[in-house]
Amino acid sequence: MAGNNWHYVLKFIITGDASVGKSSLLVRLTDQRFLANPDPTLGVEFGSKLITIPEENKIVKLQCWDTAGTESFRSITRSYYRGAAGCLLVYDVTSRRSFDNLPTWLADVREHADPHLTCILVGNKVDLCEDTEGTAAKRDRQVTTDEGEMFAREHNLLFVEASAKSGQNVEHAFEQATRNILDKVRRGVFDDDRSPGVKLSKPATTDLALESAAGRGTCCT
Ligand SMILES: Nc1nc2c(ncn2[C@@H]2O[C@H](COP(=O)(O)OP(=O)(O)OP(=O)(O)O)[C@@H](O)[C@H]2O)c(=O)[nH]1
Ligand SMILES: [Mg+2]
Repeated sequence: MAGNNWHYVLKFIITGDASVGKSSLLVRLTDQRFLANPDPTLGVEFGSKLITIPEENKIVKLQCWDTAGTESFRSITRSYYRGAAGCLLVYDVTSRRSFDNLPTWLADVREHADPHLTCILVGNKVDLCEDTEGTAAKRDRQVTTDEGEMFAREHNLLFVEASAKSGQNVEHAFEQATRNILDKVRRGVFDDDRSPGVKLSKPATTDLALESAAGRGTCCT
């Protein structure tokens, strides 16, 4: 980006079972919309977004790699974990199976990503559990909030329940992870030279006005 208008660039990966809503969360973040019938991700997709962290007086560019949950793409998607500063580990609160598979995803992340990476566990699709009057499509929740919280605590993850459909907590999830990463940067945990997922820039302007720069593309199918 010419005349950098950000203070940091952070690399994020989004991972978890197929169909849990990883791509939908990214589209919600970058485009503020919801796709009812998105195509399954083939390999990896990319999206970026500028966010502000007002209390830190920082503009942060999130570079997000959205990976396919399908097993056959695992060896490709793993190669994108390297150097990531943040990870959204996603499950579907209406799918017990997607929750039970979390340890496998987490093991992969721990093995292939930066050991200092900040990981936030996201229980997606909470809109499906809400008892909205007149909604015929209410589905039963299969994973309680307590279970999600407990898993997160046991594995040292941040935690949030969200909905890509309603937008609930989506930006908040990325912001929470970003705050945690910036805190690590401040404490010297991430080194600008050794951690490729964290890049520091001197912005051309100190004005914190947020430009609506969001982009999305497909890569590496
Ligand atoms: N009700 C509801 N449906 C959702 C939500 N997020 C995603 N979906 C739906 O779930 C299905 C799968 O969503 P995707 O975003 O493609 O899931 P994914 O995790 O990217 O799947 P892969 O790319 O195959 O790994 C789609 O039909 C979405 O419309 C949500 O928050 N609420
Ligand atoms: Mg996808």
